[in-house]
Amino acid sequence: MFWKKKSSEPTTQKSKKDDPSAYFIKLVLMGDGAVGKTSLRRNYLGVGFTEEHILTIGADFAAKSVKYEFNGKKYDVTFQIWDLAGQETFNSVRSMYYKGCFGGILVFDRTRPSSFQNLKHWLEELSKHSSRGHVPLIILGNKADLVEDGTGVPAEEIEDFISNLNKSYSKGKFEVHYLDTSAKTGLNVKEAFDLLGEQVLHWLKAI
Ligand code: G3D
Ligand code: MG
Repeated sequence: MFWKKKSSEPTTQKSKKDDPSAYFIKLVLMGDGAVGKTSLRRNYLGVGFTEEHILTIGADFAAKSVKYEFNGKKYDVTFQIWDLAGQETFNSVRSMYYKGCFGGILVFDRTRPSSFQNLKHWLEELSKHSSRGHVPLIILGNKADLVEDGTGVPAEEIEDFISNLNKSYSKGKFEVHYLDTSAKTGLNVKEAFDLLGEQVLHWLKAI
């Protein structure tokens, strides 16, 4: 979901209908089970966030407002972050989960190569069901705190994957970034959401 200067939509946040720089952006968390999606979301949101469970579809979402400033202009962005309630294979709720999203957070576990290999599957899911085709995304190699020198998914493989994505997937409309993260230490968690939000605003030609 995304809107600007519109008041009729339901929102979990205070009304921003009169603010020309207010954006409401739905993001989806994706990746294999146990890579750390829910932990990243919790780390990002901290305590006191709004969390709504949609038990019937096995997903929930939470909202957070972020302020950006580009070229002297202020932007008030509310992220609505969707997460799966422990069911990574969820055929019946796919379209609802992805529908209307403006960005994807694709997470793998740096210590588990199979979760990296499966990213292409999650990418296909996102493009197929987002209803907007190729939407901005960020790739996160989580559990970086557990990576010791020379172990886990090799950095060169990750670099190749990201470089191919920037050629074949985003096609210059936005940039796909990669970050090592840790939901445990907080490494790059805020940075990840900031970067993705910036790419979404670029993509929407808002900045
Ligand atoms: P998911 O939502 O993708 O399924 P979770 O993953 O957020 O539920 O995390 C799965 C397990 O990995 C949890 O452990 C969680 O604490 C751990 N975890 C998540 N992120 C990190 C991280 O960055 N570093 C480390 N060391 N662990 C992490 P438990 O034991 O609770 O199942
Ligand atoms: Mg989870």
